[in-house]
Amino acid sequence: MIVRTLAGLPPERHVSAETWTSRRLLLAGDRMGFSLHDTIIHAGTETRMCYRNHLEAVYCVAGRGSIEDLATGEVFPIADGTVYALDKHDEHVLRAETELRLVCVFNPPVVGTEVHDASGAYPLLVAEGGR
Ligand code: 9YT
Repeated sequence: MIVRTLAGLPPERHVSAETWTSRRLLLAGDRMGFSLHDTIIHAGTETRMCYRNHLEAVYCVAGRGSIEDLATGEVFPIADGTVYALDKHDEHVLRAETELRLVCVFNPPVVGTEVHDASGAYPLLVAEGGR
């Protein structure tokens, strides 16, 4: 069994980019088949992403913003209690009106060292020891 707390996560499990900070609660090395992140999106920012190598589900637990589906132009509000699932590796823009707190699940799991490339994707990395 794995039991962890956000407060107890080591520094290498805190990953930051210009518009967000991600606390990696579960990573590929934990061998769960998915990774689980508690992510803060900074207020007033917009982030364009397209996870072509991953499926991602995102559950908002605090804050207010929106997500735009760049394939259709549709814009959906995001607030506490909203989930979105990028089931088609959808290209999207996430806008944070206030700070957003998001619980994110990635399949396949993120290894932990990925950074977004120019297209907003993470590379497909495999944890040491496989899987
Ligand atoms: C919502 C989203 O995809 N934000 C970018 C960071 C990512 N969720 C992560 O690595 O936690």
